[in-house]
Amino acid sequence: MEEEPRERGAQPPREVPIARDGIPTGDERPPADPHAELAKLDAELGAATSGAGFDRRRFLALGGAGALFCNLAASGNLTGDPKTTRKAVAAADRAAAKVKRPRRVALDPRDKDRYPTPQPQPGGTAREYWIQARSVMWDWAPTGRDEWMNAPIPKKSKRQFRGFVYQLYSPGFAEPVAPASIPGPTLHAEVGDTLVVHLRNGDRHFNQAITMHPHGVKYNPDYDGSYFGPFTRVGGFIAPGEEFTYTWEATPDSVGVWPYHDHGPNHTLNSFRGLFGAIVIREKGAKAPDVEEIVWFHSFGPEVTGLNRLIHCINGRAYAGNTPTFRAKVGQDVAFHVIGGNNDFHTFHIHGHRWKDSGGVVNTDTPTVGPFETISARFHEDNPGRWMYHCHVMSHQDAGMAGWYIVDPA
Ligand SMILES: [Cu+2]
Repeated sequence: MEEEPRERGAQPPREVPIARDGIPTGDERPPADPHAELAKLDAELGAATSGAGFDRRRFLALGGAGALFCNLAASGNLTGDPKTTRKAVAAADRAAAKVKRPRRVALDPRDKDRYPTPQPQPGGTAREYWIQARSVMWDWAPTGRDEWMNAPIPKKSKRQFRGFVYQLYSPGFAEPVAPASIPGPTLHAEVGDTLVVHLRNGDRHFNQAITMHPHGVKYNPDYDGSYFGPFTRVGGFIAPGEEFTYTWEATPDSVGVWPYHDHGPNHTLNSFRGLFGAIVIREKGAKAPDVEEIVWFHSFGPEVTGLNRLIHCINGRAYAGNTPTFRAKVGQDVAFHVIGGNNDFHTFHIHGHRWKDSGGVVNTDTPTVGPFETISARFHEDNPGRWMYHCHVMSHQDAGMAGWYIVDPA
């Protein structure tokens, strides 16, 4: 029987062979047929929504899987005894690795809706990115020193842990175009464009489904990139060895800087491990600032490092000389976009500088930024020298959330 054409709709994730280290192998296993998979899903969806409206037995069975997550969802708050923490996190990871792609059920007519894949507006373009999620051994302070206090920090064996990153690849996942980084690549678009993100789950270590969930842009439920238990749609569960293409729209009200992050079944832990990045949307033809920096204020807790204390980080690193050293020149238009990436509220301070707040009204040099919120500090550079930028929550600053900003004369 012929399937209905659906070339403009969201395709289910496609299976691709990957090696243990996350690099694709030359293995020629046939990919799963996305049409057959979707047809199967739709048939099941139909069965689940017949009669009384939904299949209660199946819904309850699916709900049982959710019980695994009581400990998992709470794992982000663990800060106590490292031994207990490590055990609980290992249990959460094991539970997450067991989660199978949910069979969709429909409790509400909206659960059965289908959506076309959005296209760019006239004059806009589709901006494509190939991004592979993979786990890597990550060192949060590679220099081994805090340049600010001129002091050594723990040795390498205590700084390394298994992080999780979004890494940028060339078209078709041919090769990495940049080393693994935290945060992941910054995605750029202008109003009227679409962002087309090909995401591959290239990780076999954690062996868990992941996703990419954007803020700020417009998307339909297929491209939300969120695990919703039995209501999970195609973009909400990208299993190890699968690829999925998200399409998001840059609308006039998308202008700004936004986070994206994992929103899969183990999103709290995996976001803490490094699965996050930024999206920059500008008006059509708008000029970028001369210097534009993305600054993530986040932390690596005992749940991911195995240490008995929190490490407070900027862009995956802690302590000046490890955190980014930013640079600008007098006369330049400078923008720092600061995003909160953990459970804390942070304050962003730059020595020797002040600017209008994000509303453009109040002068500030220490604005507050909350979890997954963005604040922008944009100013005309007028003050040469070596400066510090840091979170002004003292305990964060002293646990690594500080860095250098060097301004050269014009
Ligand atoms: Cu802070």
